[in-house]
Amino acid sequence: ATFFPGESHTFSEYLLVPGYSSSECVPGNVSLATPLVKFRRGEEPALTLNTPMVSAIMQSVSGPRLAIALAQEGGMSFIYGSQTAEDEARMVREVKAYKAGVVTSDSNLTPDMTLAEVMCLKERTHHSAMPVTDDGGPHGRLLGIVTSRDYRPSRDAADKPVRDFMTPIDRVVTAPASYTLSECNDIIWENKLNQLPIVNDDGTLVGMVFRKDYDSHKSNPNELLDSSKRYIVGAGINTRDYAERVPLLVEAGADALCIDSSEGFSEWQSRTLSWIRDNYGDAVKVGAGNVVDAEGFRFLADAGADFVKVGIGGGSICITREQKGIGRGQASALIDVCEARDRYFEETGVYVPVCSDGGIVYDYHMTLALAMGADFLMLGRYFARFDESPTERVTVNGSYMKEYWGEGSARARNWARYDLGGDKKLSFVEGVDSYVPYAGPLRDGVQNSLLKIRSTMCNCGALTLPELKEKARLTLVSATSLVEGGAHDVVLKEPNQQVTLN
Ligand code: MZP
Repeated sequence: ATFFPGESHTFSEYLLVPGYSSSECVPGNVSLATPLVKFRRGEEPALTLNTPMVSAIMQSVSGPRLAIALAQEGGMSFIYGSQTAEDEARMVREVKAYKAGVVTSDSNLTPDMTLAEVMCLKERTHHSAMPVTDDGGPHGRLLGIVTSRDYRPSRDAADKPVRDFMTPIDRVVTAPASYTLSECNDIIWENKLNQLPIVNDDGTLVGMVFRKDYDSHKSNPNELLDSSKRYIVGAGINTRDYAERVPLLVEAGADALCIDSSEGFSEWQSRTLSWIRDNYGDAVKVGAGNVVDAEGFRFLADAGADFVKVGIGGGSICITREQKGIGRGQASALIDVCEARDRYFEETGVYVPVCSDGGIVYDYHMTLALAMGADFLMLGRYFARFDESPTERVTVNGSYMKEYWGEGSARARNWARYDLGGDKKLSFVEGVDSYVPYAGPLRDGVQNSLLKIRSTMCNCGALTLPELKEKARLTLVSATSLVEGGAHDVVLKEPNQQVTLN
């Protein structure tokens, strides 16, 4: 056997030691731009992120709604692959069809709701019109709309269902998702509308354009072109059905793909990468993983991966280490792989970005991972907590929680992520089904985390991520100094204060 020297460490065992920061070093001057895919020395990467965060390829994390919200913050989602290729492609199309300036509402109506319930929702949304969808969700099939005329408070029939007073779809003017905002605006003015629902080909709702939010008289032509931009979105694939799945995702407009597997140092991954290169050349961007050491990185970089994902067994919902005894502390794995990436760049002139996947618990772990060399981070638990994740918000012991389950759990049944070929499917789980504390809208959470990252970078004297990698000074901490790091030797007035750290 080969024994790796030293112990394998994780993020909580490290701290950053501040460096000199000049008066220029203020959070507002920090850029978090980072490459998503490989590029040659002196060239620009084909895809970059303004925020070094991507959301995990998981049923309980990356649906279209979260993908749109994260893209708006400069990051990117990878839509989960543990569903049919057609459904995954539909989700990708939904993100690509979304237009800035189009309002999506999480308080759509179902035809069964009563007028009284509608009035309560109206209090919250302040919109003059609300879409009625078959499932009440923001992306359900549009059945009609209810305008403020219909639900004015003077109406007495409080228990009348929405279907009795909505304007049915055959009498509603809608616009297809392929229209630009200026085309939508023309329809609004020609038809003297206050709002215009935008729908996909299959009748599902994209969102509503409201005249009050989007008034051509207040917009200049450039603004119209800014607002027609499409958001970037990625999609997970597996090493089984790529020949059927990849074409559908590419056609749907996925900007990048990623092989989703618990163990990436395998022939299956190189076969998948070769198939993509043979069929699409370099036009389709695809990441691979996960690996935890230099050898694994080298294998995937040579096999043609556009980025390499690092992490085995560190995910919050993951029990792989307990079940199979494989993995490595996330910090040690990341440091090793990032050194391998830098050596590869020196030797070949090709920079293959590294994604640190899983195990981020506190916001400062993100800064540590970036300082250790990660180009961007993949997060599951972090994003599952927000309004936009696809899971239910529930009340557990008086607190709001969101559901969060692993892809290797009995609930997700994503065996393609774990199987090792052959006909026999795995028969044990590697993940759990859980709750995470609800954390409100994604925008607020992400902006708060980014502010902390920017501030810490200033403490290290770094205004860009490459500068952080170069200048960061890291130290291991002893178990005793971990205690020193939290509030200690005081009696907390509110004992739960430490829970709100992240
Ligand atoms: P975290 O951000 O919740 O700590 O970790 C998310 C990562 O855990 C995912 O991106 C994926 O790599 C990994 N994951 C997803 N499901 C499982 C599982 O069921 C898992 N074991 O380990």
